[in-house]
Amino acid sequence: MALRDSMTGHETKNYSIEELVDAARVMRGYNLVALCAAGSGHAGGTLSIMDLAAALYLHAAEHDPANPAWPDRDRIIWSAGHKAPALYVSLGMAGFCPIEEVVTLRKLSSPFQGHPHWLKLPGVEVSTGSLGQGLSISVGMALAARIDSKKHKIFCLMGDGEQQEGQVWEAAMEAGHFHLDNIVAIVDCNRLQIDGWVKDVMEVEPLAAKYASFGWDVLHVDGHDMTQVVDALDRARAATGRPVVILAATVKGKGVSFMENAAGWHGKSPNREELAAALSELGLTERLPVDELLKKATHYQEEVDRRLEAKMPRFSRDYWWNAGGTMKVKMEPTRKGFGKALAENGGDGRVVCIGLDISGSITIADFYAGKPERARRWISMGIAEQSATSAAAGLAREGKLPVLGSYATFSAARNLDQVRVSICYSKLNVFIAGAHAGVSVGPDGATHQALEDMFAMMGLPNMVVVAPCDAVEARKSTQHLLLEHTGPKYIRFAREATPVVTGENTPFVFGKANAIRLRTEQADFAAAFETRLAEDYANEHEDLSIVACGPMVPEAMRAAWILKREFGYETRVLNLHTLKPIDEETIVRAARETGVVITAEEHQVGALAGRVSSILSASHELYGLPVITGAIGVKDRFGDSGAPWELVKELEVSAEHIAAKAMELMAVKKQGAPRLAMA
Ligand SMILES: Cc1ncc(C[n+]2csc(CCOP(=O)(O)OP(=O)(O)O)c2C)c(N)n1
Repeated sequence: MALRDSMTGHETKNYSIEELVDAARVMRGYNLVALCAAGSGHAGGTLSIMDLAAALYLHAAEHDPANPAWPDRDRIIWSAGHKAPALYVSLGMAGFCPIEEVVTLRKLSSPFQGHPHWLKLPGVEVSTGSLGQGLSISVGMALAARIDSKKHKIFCLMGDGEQQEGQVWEAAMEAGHFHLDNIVAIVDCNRLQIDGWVKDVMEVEPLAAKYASFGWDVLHVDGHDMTQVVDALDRARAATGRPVVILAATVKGKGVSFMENAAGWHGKSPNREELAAALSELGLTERLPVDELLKKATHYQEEVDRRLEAKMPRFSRDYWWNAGGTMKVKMEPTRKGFGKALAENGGDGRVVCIGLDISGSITIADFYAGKPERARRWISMGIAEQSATSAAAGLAREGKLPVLGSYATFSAARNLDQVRVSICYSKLNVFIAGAHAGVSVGPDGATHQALEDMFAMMGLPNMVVVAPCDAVEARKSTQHLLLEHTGPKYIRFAREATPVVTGENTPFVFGKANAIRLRTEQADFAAAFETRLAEDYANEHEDLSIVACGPMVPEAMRAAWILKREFGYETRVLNLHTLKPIDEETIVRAARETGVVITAEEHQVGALAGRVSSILSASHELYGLPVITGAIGVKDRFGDSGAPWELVKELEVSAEHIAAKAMELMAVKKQGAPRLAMA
């Protein structure tokens, strides 16, 4: 067993136990350097799984780095996609790719995405990142191997928190039912997840009894004892008749004293000093070319910067956020407004908040922070979005006001059928938070970037949808939805700090758009604009309108500034914080009064654009009038790893892109638009 030449079948390298131990140590080092260069990522879980990964890639699995698509190779499925850097250094150490290249981890267009993407890196079998899916993929691969009478094995790596996903148990049942003895599951039992100890967040033990009851053979190992790990993998490989699960007792952060058993190191990367301390503990200070590696990462980043700048629309000066001496703006993450409103309004005894193991960063934990009297109304459900969604429906049916939130990809997509049937069809009073939506999770990559959630949520009968434009509006809209709106409700907000463009006195009326007009350039960006409830706003015969929601509202405002400064155009910006019910009258009026309507959404283009188009095309007020339309949004592609503001440029959802589109449409308007032209 081991690395093979797929042409001759010969073993190309046979690692001794000592060599495997040493390889795992070096892999830990490269992993930490890559995390440091990335400035984000998961230190704890990559360190806990590293000995298992080394044994698997360098000893147990039969594969050929020179021929990653060898049909007879063993498959290794990284269900725990957030541990991707451990996968990458394993591939590097085995020879699938140069290990030093892993320092481009999490950077734009890198093959080393925040979560593994098989289309970007040979040796990665499938794309993962949404927990709980890998074992089902393994079942499919195992069944395919059986149909084709192939002898290879499918190894599937999972976390212990991940065992909370119901899909894992559907797959476990299937593997048992079909006696899939070509599957070897490995669970990295480090006992921690994001919100704390697994036993406190949502107990998964006894895992051995659970797997055994589904017809699996169970092996226990110390996941840091290489002899035990190698022995277990060899035994599992030889098993016949039943699938095998290896339950590996591990330590999160293993090998670096200050990271060991610390929940805080789950989704954190070391800074330069912490890296130096960690490498010293691992005895790698002299062994890894750290400066060279970090320089490599810097060069890659410089190339990214150059490429992005080259593709941006150009104007006579730089209008980027806070780039000049005037029009300065304060930045704050919209998520903070959500947490603040829960803290302020959570005293209502009906409010119940549901944690899905990402409670701190999405700010839902602010509901109970420092308020022990609310502890009874805080319910941790673990990484189990689907069941939690239906449980929220049950709470609502009993008169509670349940709030549940996660990354929007998991709270408004993973659980879509539960939202549809348990909540919307039943018209129950459940508040769903789609956190970290749009490109704002940046380096985590495409799996975590919700760019489709508005389609689904806006398409569901009985659901209302709000996408606040900043932290202040997030607070106001959360408060409204929580206590004043009864029924299914969805709020979409971002992770990254974005411009604060509203204040306490800015109108916020659910279902009613605001009209925003640039008056005069000022020291303070927000102060340069006047905002009114759109229905109170009198026509100023502007040249064009931009209809925006969420973080695209500040971008639309900045576009209005560019258009005025560069070309003298006056723009009516409409903040459509409420996407459902949508303010149809204001949209139609903008089309009638300005003749040019551009939609702007940080989402696959169409959720807003399609809705606005259908309103315009159905309006009898516009019959016979020329309306020129354009749409800014993500153009039918997945996101990528990269800094959030880089992704705004890469996915072409910046003010500069809106302004460029406006120029294109204004040229049509000036020529005298053909009747009912659509741009
Ligand atoms: C479906 C889904 N829900 C939530 C997340 C966010 N998330 C990433 S890692 C993680 C915790 C995983 O815990 P565990 O499986 O124990 O891994 P480890 O602690 O070893 O890193 C969560 C909740 C996700 N990636 N996928």
